Amino acid sequence: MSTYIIGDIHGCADELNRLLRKIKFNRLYDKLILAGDLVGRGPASEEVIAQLMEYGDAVVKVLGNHDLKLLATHYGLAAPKKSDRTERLLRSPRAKDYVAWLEDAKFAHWDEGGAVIVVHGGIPLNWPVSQLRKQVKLLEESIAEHGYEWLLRKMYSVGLPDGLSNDFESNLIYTAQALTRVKFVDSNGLMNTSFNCAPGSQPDCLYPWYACRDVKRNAGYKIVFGHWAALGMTISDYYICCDDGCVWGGNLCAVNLDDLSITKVASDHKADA
Ligand SMILES: [Mn+2]
Repeated sequence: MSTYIIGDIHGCADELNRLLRKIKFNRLYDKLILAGDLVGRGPASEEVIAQLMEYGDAVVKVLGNHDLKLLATHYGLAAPKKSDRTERLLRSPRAKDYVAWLEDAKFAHWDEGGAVIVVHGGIPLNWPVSQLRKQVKLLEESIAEHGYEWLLRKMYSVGLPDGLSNDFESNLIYTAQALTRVKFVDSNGLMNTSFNCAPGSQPDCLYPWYACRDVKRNAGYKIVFGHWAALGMTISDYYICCDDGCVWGGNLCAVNLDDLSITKVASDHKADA
């Protein structure tokens, strides 16, 4: 009876299978928390979703930017890139089932037993956990009422807001973008999406979001995120990055929340882009 967190699978179905065998995952007793970017870039996004769907309630998924891109493409709101490699999934006779399954996901997941909060990108710099809860609740309630297509239409037509404002819809967009995409922030805590490099290679005016966040705001939780293959699998006192760049030729990792032990399998391919 263990809970595992797995980072960016990115359509790497074979590696996912090997990893689940290696940890002896049992859908009756164990739980998987997926830190987002289940699909995109890798060769077998359809197979990843089809397999995970079979695990029912044993799987909790958090949305990543590539998962949102898939949904936006499905709704005709974003043009698919060849490097997404999601065309087969979207044309599948089961596409609507895959989309419905992916939409039953979260922007942030609290695992109280493991004292972790799982997001895909990160948490806006100044938000205490209480504010994170509030913003995620507003976002998820709005999606429940209006649907993902409604949210994605706004996300793909409005630029990235600087931060929270008095505008309710702008705040929903900011929350969704920040949680799924943040890497670097500037000295004012504003998200900068222009740089996608490893921490340490960014311009001097930017900082990894987790490096300058006041850990008191984490309220005792470790923040677990993926999204940053160039950072790689990292465990620190307050943060865990669980993206070890499988789709780029790195590893797919599972973090066991019982003892924070890490199980890795090596990638057997690289993405084309
Ligand atoms: Mn990502």
